[in-house]
Amino acid sequence: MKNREIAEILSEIAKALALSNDNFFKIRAYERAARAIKDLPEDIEKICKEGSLTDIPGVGEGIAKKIKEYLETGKMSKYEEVTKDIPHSLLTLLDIRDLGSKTLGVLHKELGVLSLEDLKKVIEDGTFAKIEGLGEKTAEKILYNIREYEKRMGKQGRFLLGEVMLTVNEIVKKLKNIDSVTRVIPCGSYRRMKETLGDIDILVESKDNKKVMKKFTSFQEVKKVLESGETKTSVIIEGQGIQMDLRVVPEESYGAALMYFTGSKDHNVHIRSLAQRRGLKINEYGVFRGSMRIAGKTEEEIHKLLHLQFIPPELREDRGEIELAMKGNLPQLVNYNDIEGNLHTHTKYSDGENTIRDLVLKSLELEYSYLGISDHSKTASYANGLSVTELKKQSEEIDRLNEEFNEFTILKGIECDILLDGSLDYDEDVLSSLDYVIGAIHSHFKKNVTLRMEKALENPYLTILAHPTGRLISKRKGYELDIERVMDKAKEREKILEINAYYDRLDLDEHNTREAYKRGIKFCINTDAHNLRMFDWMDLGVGIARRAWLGASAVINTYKLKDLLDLIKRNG
Ligand code: DGT
Ligand code: CA
Ligand code: CA
Repeated sequence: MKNREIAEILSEIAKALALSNDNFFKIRAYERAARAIKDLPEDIEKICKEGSLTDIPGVGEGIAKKIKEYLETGKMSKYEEVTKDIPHSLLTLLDIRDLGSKTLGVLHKELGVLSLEDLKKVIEDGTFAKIEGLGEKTAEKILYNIREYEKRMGKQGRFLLGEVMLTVNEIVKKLKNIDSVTRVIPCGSYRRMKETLGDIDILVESKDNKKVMKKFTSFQEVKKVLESGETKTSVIIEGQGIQMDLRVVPEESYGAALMYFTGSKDHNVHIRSLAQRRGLKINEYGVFRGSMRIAGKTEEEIHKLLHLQFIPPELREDRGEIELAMKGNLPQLVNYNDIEGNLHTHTKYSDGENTIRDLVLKSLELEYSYLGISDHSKTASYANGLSVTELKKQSEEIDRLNEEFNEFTILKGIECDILLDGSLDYDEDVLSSLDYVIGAIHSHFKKNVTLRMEKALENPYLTILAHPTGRLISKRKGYELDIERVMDKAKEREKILEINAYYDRLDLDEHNTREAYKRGIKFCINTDAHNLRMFDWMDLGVGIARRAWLGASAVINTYKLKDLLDLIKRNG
């Protein structure tokens, strides 16, 4: 898929335009289109051929034409034109936080800054701070952000799970279509649902290794073949640039290979010593007594042979799961299809792309039984937050839709800003008219975040605390926050913590989720959907919950409507 490539080019055009002080709206248009295309689940080339590019939100006629040109010729003349006089190293500096195009333009013009090295130099020799409007404090802040940026770039080794999921699905589908192939499954950290991946490991069952390898290396998603042998081929994937290792095994080793390549390594080492104690040898080919293979076809038979309860992949980290499986005491984990509804969603009333009805239809498609609407609150002007009047209008629309769709329920919620003093963004009579309130910090990230959250959690109207740490994986560290205190307060007041399932948030992460769970806190897994596609991130949140050992009873949006209402009425 060329989606990422095109998103990248459009984003670079936006940066180049910003550096040349071009029209603000034009810049925003390119940024919007880039974001939409980056998140697009379908192949953009397919949309171009079979549908219309302008159906993609944010893509107008002009940009559509440019994308078409790129798909047809491999070039985009607009890109060439706007980046002609701007070195690429300068454009990438716009990825450093708080370094805007205006400042960078000035640094370029006055100090000749062209690259990261130049930038560091002018900060260190003090000339940066002398520029009007910048000063020591800004210099310090930018230097800190540069370090963060470098760390991020250094971590290029790891990729976000959500970022590669669609590509993996595409490739798995194609592999399944090869004649001799009977089974295909991604293993490794991908199967364990880790939030970041070093590489992708795919296991294929087939009798015709040569054919599979030949077909695989010719897929259009494959950018470069690193090595290709009889049983293993490694390639680099187009777009993301992540490595994919493909292994082909026969039926009798499939289960053993699946277990081995699912890992984790620590888990495997522990399993192997367990087998040894039983006089067995286990490897990726099977389980052996002496030279005799006694199991290997399925993971289930291997677990049985080792007297282990089946261990779900998300638990295989050697964090005590093997000991519990030996005693048959593994926790019953929340399942991907236990989810009954999405409670953190945005509509056109604030900054979402869809109507309430659209979200209902999408929910029905996912076989959910309820939906919670939670647009932004009035102070959130950056996100078109709702005035009291607009909220009332929305409430009336929800009443009408609830009459229209029986057997399905739309709940009235809000994503309510937690203000600087820790109060919520509407009066009590407004808050009490809602089914539930999601509190979130959206501004003043550096000011008393812990105290404000504690105060919000003490508010009887607050039901759920949204994205509690504010982190963006490998982009933003999150608020300066004493998460333990927030957890304690949530427990004391019986409030729900959100697991925000959006792929670069995943907030809470698995570790904080586990900690909070141990304290007896309950969770809501939300996608924070601003469009229909974002509903599909739910599985990532469930993955976090499973990796944190959560059962369904700890996840309130697995409850049937009545139980959910009982709970939220009691709590907020
Ligand atoms: P990643 O790719 O860094 O996100 O993490 P994994 O877990 O996918 O690791 P990877 O791709 O290096 O290897 C895939 C699986 O193969 C790993 O989870 C366990 C297994 N494996 C790899 N190396 C070893 C090893 O030296 N010993 C054992 N027992 N298993 C290994
Ligand atoms: Ca891997
Ligand atoms: Ca690997």
